[in-house]
Amino acid sequence: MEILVVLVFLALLFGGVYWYAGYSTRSGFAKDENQNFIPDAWEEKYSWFFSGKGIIMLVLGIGIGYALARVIG
Ligand SMILES: [Ca+2]
Repeated sequence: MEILVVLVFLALLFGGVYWYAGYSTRSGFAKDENQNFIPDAWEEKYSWFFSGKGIIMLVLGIGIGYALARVIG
């Protein structure tokens, strides 16, 4: 059960960060000179977090699926 809560929390947290990156750059209050919808201030340190978005969310999704199946079953 705990792992499910942790995974759901992480998915929401990461989803929120991805959403915020897009929102803040689109609305113009985060600097985004290369226009890839990632705030330039984050890009140096956390580029892996954004380039790995698909994989990260996929792994979280699979993890949640397995954890959910164990809780239900
Ligand atoms: Ca950028």
